[in-house]
Amino acid sequence: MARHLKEHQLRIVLLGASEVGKTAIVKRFVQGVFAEGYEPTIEDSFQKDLMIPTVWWQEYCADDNQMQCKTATKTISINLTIVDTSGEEEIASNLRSLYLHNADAFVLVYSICSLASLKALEPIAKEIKKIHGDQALRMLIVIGNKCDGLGEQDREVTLEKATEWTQEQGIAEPLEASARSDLHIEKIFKGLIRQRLTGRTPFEAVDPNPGKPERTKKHHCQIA
Ligand SMILES: Nc1nc2c(ncn2[C@@H]2O[C@H](COP(=O)(O)OP(=O)(O)OP(=O)(O)O)[C@@H](O)[C@H]2O)c(=O)[nH]1
Ligand SMILES: [Mg+2]
Repeated sequence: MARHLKEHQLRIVLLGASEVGKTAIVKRFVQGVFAEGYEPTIEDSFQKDLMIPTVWWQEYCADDNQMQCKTATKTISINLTIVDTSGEEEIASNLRSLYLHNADAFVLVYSICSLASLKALEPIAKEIKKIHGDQALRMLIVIGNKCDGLGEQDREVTLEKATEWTQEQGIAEPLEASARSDLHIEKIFKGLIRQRLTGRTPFEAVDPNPGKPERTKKHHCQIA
């Protein structure tokens, strides 16, 4: 049974092969640090509160024959539980089913230096789709870590290749990031929250002047 989504509380699980940088991503996001060394994870859990500005109310009204858009915004507080898992195949395969059932959203991490690490995401993405059905598409994002000077020297996966793969899987396109140089780390989590709560693709820009005005009043959470 899939987990019931509690309002403003998300349990996010990071999955992916060993040494792709899952721990480095979480530590960069939660603690703001990057450590060079490598210590294999068994399992770790982190808490973080985030304030997210949202457009929660929009109304289009005709005024002097002109359509005008009135919006009201509010900031919501989201409590994240972030679970950092082991990429070690034996541990991962034993615990995977538990992780996959017991989460609201997933960050699937590969390293741009390892094609094998991208391929390793395939069974995970398939299982998430099997367990969560239509919801799966708004529950996961794919991150290509190590997109920095050091990682670039050993790049094995182009963004095009990873994008092609996500298209084959029918999931949102990947984002390249670097825990080391703090590239796109906050965007990973904000994008995932946005996708999870609104169903919108994780990294699209919010259009401040939506094109087609409607006369209806909308109440929805739209993360800016
Ligand atoms: N160049 C570069 N190296 C990174 C980056 N993130 C992590 N690393 C290095 O990659 C190695 C593995 O990082 P971890 O974060 O421990 O990898 P992991 O995916 O948590 O590995 P497991 O816990 O075994 O599953 C370490 O030596 C890190 O210093 C990054 O963004 N860029
Ligand atoms: Mg780790």
